[in-house]
Amino acid sequence: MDNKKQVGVIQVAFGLGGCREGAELGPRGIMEAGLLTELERLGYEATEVREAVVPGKPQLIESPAPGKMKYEDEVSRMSESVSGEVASVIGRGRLPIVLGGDHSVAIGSLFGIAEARRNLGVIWIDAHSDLNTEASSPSGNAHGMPLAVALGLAAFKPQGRKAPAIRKEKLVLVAARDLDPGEKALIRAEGIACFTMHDIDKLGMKAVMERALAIAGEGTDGLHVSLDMDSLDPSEAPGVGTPVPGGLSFREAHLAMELLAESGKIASLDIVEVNPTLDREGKTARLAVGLCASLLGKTIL
Ligand code: HAR
Ligand code: MN
Ligand code: MN
Ligand code: MN
Repeated sequence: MDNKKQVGVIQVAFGLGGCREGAELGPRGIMEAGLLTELERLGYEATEVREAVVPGKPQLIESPAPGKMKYEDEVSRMSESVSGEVASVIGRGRLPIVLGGDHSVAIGSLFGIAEARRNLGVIWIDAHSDLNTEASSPSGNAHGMPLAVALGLAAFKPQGRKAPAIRKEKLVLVAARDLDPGEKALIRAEGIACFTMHDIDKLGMKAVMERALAIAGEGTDGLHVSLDMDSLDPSEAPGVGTPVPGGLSFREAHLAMELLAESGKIASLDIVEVNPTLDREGKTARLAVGLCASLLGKTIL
């Protein structure tokens, strides 16, 4: 991590990639839960706060059409803005923190980061694998596709950006427990590292993170962590659009962040899928802030 300790927060108030309204309120929820105060406590100075330009809901509500990404134009415009903001934050020597929004915002962050780091390691902490292509997606929702887009496997390509943005050999999925048939086939065929909840139960989070770091952290020039709050158990993080039972405990998630921080390799971060309209008095947003702090070096003692 930069020893200057400066970050740039990029708010992406976009929810059209998901299946329910409210994720677009995520950035505000996370800010109101005290992100900036927490960053200041950790010694991060003069945090820059930026806002990506995101299109609002169009008049015409798109319903799923086979083989098509819903709200493709809106996703395209959003990701262009996010990529630009992320690249400019990195260009000024700061660590970008992208606040979603649904997980389609990671299309923007991954392609923006890739401009600076062609050899990126990615740790994707999520109940889902977000590896659907337009052809395999059961929903047409863009938030189920960001990794397929970043790997260059989807039909959708961000304008003016070089795909792929990331390499499958340097991608690790953690906390997966709800995979679609096409995603399972892809993970096997491409040999993508996937530590499911079953693996975490069996090996423990410490061993899983050590293995994840050995895959994504070695021989790369920085690690991107994409934290989908639905990776946590719904009892801890109720405010997400697609909750899946059997998720990470509070401590498992913090331990993962603490071990990533100890690696010293974190270069960028997304926090996504916080939906304040489904949250319980800001519980999920506060947890998101706490996990961000652990990833950026907060320790118990
Ligand atoms: N796999 C399903 C789909 O593609 C569910 C999408 C995932 N939801 C998310 N992303 N929150 O992780 O439609
Ligand atoms: Mn996701
Ligand atoms: Mn998810
Ligand atoms: Mn599913």
